[in-house]
Amino acid sequence: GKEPVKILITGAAGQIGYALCPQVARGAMLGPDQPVILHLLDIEPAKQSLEGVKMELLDSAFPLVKGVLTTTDVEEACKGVSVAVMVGGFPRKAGMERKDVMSKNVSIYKAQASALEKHAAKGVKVVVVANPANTNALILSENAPSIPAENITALTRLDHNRALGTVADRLGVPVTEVKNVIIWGNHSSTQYPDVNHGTAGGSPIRKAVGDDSWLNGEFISTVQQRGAAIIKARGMSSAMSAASSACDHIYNWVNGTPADTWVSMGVISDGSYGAPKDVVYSFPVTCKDGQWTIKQGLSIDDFSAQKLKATGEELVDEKQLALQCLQE
Ligand code: NAX
Repeated sequence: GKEPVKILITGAAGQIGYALCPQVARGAMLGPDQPVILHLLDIEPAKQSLEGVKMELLDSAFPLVKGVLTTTDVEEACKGVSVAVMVGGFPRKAGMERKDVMSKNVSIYKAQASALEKHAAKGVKVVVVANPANTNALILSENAPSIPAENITALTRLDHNRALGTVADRLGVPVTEVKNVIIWGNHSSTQYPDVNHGTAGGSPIRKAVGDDSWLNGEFISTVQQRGAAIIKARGMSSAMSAASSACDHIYNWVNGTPADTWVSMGVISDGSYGAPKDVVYSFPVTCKDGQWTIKQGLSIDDFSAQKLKATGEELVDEKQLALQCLQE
């Protein structure tokens, strides 16, 4: 059989961690024939809870799981990992300034960057889930210069999947009929879910839906505000779908995207489509042989161009705030 792959999950005792562990253990991230060793990191106050997660992983007797390491030591957690799913972070609490949250996350991601750089396997693939996901990924990248910037990404696949699901639900078709939506920009409420190049049952989404005012209005705000809607409904944030999308993100990155299909990933920007350079921006990407490539040549109408610009500006603004926090 295959050699086991070590996967780091930070914030593993949290909600998403709890939903993610069994999905990874079942092969949703690296495939049903790939054994895994889970490296679960959390912080001291969550230590006991992390042990509980480990107990349940053992009790589940997952055939693919060849080992579970739990630790509060980031250096130990990063040893030999080929995939790193960064879910741990400092959440925004009521009354906190944006800058305070940024400053906490900047120091976490700076430290974790150094540990990954020192201890991860060569070619490690990193996805940052914790918010502000794009900017945390950028900080990680800036503080881990020996890891290629291409290997450090942010999760916008959840937003992508939400867009697919919203269109499928509207049309009453299985989600597998819908493809090639795009999430542009930041994983925040300025993200732009774009259906202009997508298809449903083989025809353009705009034609299949036949309601541009819904697509340009309620559809966009539904996807942008979905996280808040789930918190309102469940009293907790979206953990199941976040975990599932993180698996999809890594699965496609490692195993490739199907023919004529792209997905959305937050990746280091080269300025494609007029996006600001050197921020982690969500683009349509295709993947092959473990590498992503930004899908080029899609037409951008004026409505879209303005939205791409606004979300890019927010990322530049976040970057400036983060760099300011780094210096302090
Ligand atoms: P939880 O608060 O349940 O879990 C976070 C865990 O991280 C906790 O166990 C905490 O102890 C741990 N942690 C904190 N600092 C750490 C550090 N320095 N090292 C290691 N672990 C640390 O939050 P959860 O609902 O699991 O959400 C996790 C993150 O995902 C949040 O930042 C959230 O905003 C973000 N999300 C991002 C999404 C995306 O699509 N990119 C969607 C879902 C989610 O909202």
